[in-house]
Amino acid sequence: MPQILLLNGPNLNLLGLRQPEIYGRETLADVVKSCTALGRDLGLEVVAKQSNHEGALVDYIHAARDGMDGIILNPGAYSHTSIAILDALNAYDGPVLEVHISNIHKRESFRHHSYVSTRAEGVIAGFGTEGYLLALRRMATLVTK
Ligand code: CA2
Repeated sequence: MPQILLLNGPNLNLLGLRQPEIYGRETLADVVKSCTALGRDLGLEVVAKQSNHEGALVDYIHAARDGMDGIILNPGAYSHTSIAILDALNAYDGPVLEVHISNIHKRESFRHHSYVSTRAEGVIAGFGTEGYLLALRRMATLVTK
């Protein structure tokens, strides 16, 4: 069964606990649970990780080179700053999908650019936590075609 890394960056461990008007009421545990269930239906194994640390995210992406068939990534604020995460993704061969819960283009201008988008096969923004499920459906197509 293809394995998909679901990787979330800084502060996303607070999902559902603060700022529900921007990020909704679902917790990260809820997101992981629904992605795991959908993954099972799609024939994908979802492996979920979260870190608040840039280097740890780089390490997870490096580790994905061995055995992960695709990466769904919400890099959080590192989307807008991290060349290190972009470099790590460029050293990874499989498909990468970028998810943002909020519509980053409707927010402050510093959120409009994402380094990760220059590497991602696709980007979802502004679909709330449902965006993770949409990305997973797309990932099923990408890894099985
Ligand atoms: O919309 C997204 O998914 C973001 O990646 C979320 C990041 C933000 O820096 C990006 O510009 C867009 C922030 C994640 C913060 O998550 C929280 C969730 C609940 C409460 C507080 C923070």
